[in-house]
Amino acid sequence: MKYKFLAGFFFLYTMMACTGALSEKEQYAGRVKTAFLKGWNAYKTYAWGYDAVNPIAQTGHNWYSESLLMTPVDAFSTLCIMGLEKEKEEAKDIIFNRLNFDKDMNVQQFEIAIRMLGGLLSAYQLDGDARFLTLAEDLGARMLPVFDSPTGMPYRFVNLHTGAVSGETTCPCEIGSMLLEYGMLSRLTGNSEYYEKCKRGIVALFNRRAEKTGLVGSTIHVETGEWLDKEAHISGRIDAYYEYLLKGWLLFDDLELKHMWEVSKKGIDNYLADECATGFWYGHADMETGQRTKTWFGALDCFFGATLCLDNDLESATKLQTSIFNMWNMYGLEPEMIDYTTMKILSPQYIVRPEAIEATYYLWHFTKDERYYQMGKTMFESIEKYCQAENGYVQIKDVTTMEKWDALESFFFAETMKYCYLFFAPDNAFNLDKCVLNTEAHPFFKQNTQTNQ
Ligand code: DMJ
Repeated sequence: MKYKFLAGFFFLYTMMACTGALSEKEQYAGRVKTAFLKGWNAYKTYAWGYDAVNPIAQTGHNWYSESLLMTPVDAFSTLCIMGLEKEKEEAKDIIFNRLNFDKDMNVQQFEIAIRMLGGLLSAYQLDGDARFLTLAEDLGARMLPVFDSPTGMPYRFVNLHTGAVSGETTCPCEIGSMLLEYGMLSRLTGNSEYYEKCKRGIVALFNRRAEKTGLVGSTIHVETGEWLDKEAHISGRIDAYYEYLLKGWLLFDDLELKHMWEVSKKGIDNYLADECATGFWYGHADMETGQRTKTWFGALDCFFGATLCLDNDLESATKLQTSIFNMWNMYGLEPEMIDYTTMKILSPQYIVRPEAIEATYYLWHFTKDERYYQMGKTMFESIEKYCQAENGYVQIKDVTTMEKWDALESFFFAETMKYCYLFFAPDNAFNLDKCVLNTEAHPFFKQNTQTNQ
């Protein structure tokens, strides 16, 4: 009966689309949902119960010796925003029946925090089922030992069963980019320990910034606090550390974070921002001297466009967006890394990362400028054209050849498809002004409203 109804709905939808009764926005919203569902059905058919799907080989894979159900957990907030009720029930069924964190596995705290802890907490706020919060609390408690280092900066890995920690050499991103998750856990459970321990690590890192530039480097030892690589940038390994200083201030009204963000932003403006013949970019520099070390910019760096929008620096965001879109259009999909002075590719893959689309969406949301809506359409069409396989969506090995790479990261569901959808979603589906998105695009609400309106 239910399937007859759904078949009727899709028939009606197709008829309306064909006869032009649907607006362009509605048609695109439908197409993004169809793309999401194609990926979801690939996961369901070939990889149900695994962390992620390999659609071409028609199989799945796990990150560790056992699955943590990364795809269903990471996908859940998008299922809510897209209003996919049947798939939400499927995801809840597998999560509540099979997800168990009592596993003798050393996991990477940062990745598990942003995807799993973040996914569970936002699922709780969006859906209201208290079992999400119970799982989140269990996971958070198991990861808490990472913060017990001599400096307070977290170790990289933790054993979910024993609590043993490892990974003394780490980066700012893996120190600071989980404050939103632990902070929400504190807020929702009433246990302030999570926020306090995580923030202590961030302050320890910030206090080791370079005096002249205000910037942090790329690699640091969590026990000695010694810098092992002093290259400053906004690329991978540092990126979301800066993002979380700003978002932490916005979500928790923490004025200390505001100050830390402002000091950092000044350093980024003074030493990393780079205007050259090819446009406006952010490069790499020595954290002590501010001297340029590399003129590299990549797919991950694009997150900064969204951060600039939240900081109300629309002038920089607009200039950066022109560069981002040029990088995207060089081959029809962005490469992982370029040298922006020559526009030569340094890493040719596109792993269906969301950051360029995220920056475009924020700019569109904050300016309402039609140009950014059109860019959003272009980016979605590129993914449709190049990343679509017969049985799902996959990564691209090289954007100059568009050769496919048989893997699909869970952030395709959490982020890439979510940002694509938000360009076209009905007004009542989501309100960015009411929440802060974590770095995996899971919405966190200031009030525990359990609604995204
Ligand atoms: C995601 O897991 C997160 O956005 C993270 O901050 C960076 N890398 C991926 C997406 O590219």
